[in-house]
Amino acid sequence: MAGESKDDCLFCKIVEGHVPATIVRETETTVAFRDINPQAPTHVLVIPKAHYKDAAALAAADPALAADVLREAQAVADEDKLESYRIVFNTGAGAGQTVFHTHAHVLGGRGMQWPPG
Ligand code: IU
Repeated sequence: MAGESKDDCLFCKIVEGHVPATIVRETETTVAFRDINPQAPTHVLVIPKAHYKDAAALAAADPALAADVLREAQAVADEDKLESYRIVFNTGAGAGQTVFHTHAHVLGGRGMQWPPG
């Protein structure tokens, strides 16, 4: 069933408290935690508690939950007082996705280039 927790999913284990993470925000439906390999002064991952493999699967199955993730990404930016920031959903291995549980990267606190690598 879509949205079901996956036994082998690292981010599901973070949601369940079985793998440690520096959690900065939590709601009924989402968790936000600091990336273990930060690429900017602020680098927080916002995830839905329910398991979806990527942003496309989440948006198709539960648009309200996708909106929760975006709202929380904004809340992270507000908390860290970021004037400019980037929200990234790497979708698919070719785009750099390595963990297949939907996550929004919230990156800020330094200047950024476009296009990204
Ligand atoms: P990606 O978009 O799937 O490449 O992002 C996965 C991110 O998860 C990446 O930035 C990792 O540093 C991060 N991460 C983490 O924060 N904690 C972990 O235990 C693992 C990966 I594994």
